[in-house]
Amino acid sequence: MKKIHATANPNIAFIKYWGKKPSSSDETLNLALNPSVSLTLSQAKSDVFVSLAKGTEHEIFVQGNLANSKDAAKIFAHLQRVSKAFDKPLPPLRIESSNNFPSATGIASSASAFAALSYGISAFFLQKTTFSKSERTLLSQLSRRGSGSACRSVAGPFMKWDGDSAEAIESSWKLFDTIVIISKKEKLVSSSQGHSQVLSSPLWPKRQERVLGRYEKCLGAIAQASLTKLGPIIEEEATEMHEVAESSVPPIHYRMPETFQFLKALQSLKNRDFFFTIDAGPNVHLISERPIKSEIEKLLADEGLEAEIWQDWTGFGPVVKEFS
Ligand code: 2P0
Repeated sequence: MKKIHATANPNIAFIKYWGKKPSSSDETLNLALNPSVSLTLSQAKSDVFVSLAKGTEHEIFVQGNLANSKDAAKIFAHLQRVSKAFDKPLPPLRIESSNNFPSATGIASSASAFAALSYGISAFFLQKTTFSKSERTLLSQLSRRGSGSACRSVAGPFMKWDGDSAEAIESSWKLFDTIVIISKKEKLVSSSQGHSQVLSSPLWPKRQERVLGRYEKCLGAIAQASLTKLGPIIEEEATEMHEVAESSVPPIHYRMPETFQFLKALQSLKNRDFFFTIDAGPNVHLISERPIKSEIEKLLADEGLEAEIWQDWTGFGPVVKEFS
């Protein structure tokens, strides 16, 4: 059996998956309560290596170490899911998964990890590196079962997710995502918990009324490759997502004082031609059509804020290679 190396990239949502359908039959369906849109990245990535284990047990490694019981259980459940979907027996496998960027800080590490895992395991079972359109739809659905947003990490450059799988939006528009990493600490409230808790916010019904219109406008702005149209939509969407979280019962605070300090500094810039979005974490993604890293470094220094910057840009989805 050939060994497989699969990579996938995180995606940053312009319209957020925020709230999932309560599902009594299966908790891992991860069906979203609203459609979402994202940009696939290219520099941040998850690598997954799949090969036969030497012994009779699965060998699961995360970031070079034996996986803890929580990660091992999630990966094992995914192995079973993919083996069932392709109707293939599940031999003991060696899985090595790692990210080249900080996990659980609002750079969608579970999205790229589960997309890479779905591609890696499927390629191993089928012993091939490319997939048909229907197989790619199945890979999006399987990735979604591992982590909802992972269904949007299966292609690029933009993805729309409405229903049980996500599909690519073709475009030649290149965007930069300059990520201001205010904190690398793992968030206290997981996105999964966020998805169920935000339904308690008094702002929730209003969001449901507004988000569909914003989704359509976002698709229109991407079709026109218009950042002046897209920018205000993504800022409004990110702000609403956090306001809903912060007003849920009990409240969830992903934004930190430094996040607000940075947003305030942005507010003082005249004729700003880049726009922010924020995921379930304190870090700020700046979307632009040109490189802005040096001016953001200067802005941070002027504010006395310490933050690393992760420079990313448009990507096109998973890559699978096989080796002997
Ligand atoms: C998104 N997020 O659209 C939104 C915005 C975070 C904020 O999807 O429970 O890790 O695994 O389905 O996919 C993060 O949630 O949650 C997420 P599960 P997931 O990107």
